[in-house]
Amino acid sequence: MTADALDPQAAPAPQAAPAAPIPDEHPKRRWDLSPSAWISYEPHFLNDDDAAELMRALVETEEWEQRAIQVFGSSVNQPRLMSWGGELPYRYSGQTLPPRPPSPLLAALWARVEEACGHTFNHVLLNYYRDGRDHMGMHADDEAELGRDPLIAAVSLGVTRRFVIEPKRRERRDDRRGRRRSSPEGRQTLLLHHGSLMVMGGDMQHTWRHGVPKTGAREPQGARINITFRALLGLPGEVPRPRRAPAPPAP
Ligand SMILES: O=C(O)CCC(=O)C(=O)O
Repeated sequence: MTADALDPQAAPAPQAAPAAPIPDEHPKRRWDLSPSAWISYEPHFLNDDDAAELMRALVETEEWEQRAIQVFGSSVNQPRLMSWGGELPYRYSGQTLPPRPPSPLLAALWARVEEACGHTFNHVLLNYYRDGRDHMGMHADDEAELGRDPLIAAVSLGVTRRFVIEPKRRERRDDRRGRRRSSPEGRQTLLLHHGSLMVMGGDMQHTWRHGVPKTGAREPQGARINITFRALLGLPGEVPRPRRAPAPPAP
């Protein structure tokens, strides 16, 4: 994944029109974004106190790093801190995170998330957004080592942030001068609340992008940690890219 820049080369993929926009207040539910891509959300996966205690402990004990990454040929610091744990290296934003043991603080949560998803995970990535300026660019978790249709589960702690999703293949319309422009059609926002569990599944990583934009001036500016669980199938560069059906020609 290249988390800090849009990937203009991203392969187009078949899309159905998305379902109704995701509302601000969402009880536990699942949205089918297309016949083969979905996202689910459970607002109170952790109770408020447990979530706050886990966040406090993680802020204090995780080995947080701010890494430099290449964006359009320049080295810039990622606009957030991160930490991770897992038995395999994970290639992320053009860098490889070496294997290291996950925090024991995550063991109980890890088991609960696996049970809720009916799926096992062997890697955890934590992103620490220190305030509303920290963010994550639009990207997809579509590395070969995640397999064909990866299930990715994310627990949010702290301030509510906007999670934006958009189809990789955006509608293009002519502007007033007749130039083809990408339209915001299909872009949707899910609010990720303290203690919530969000899961992305089906071919969402191949057909949609996601990101966490900077917070607007009138939105809460506090800290947030996102804990993302993934299943890595092998070493970076050694797992063949899964074959996909060719996309139909653009209209
Ligand atoms: O912080 C979030 O909610 C998004 C995290 C994310 O996109 C990722 O880890 O790939």
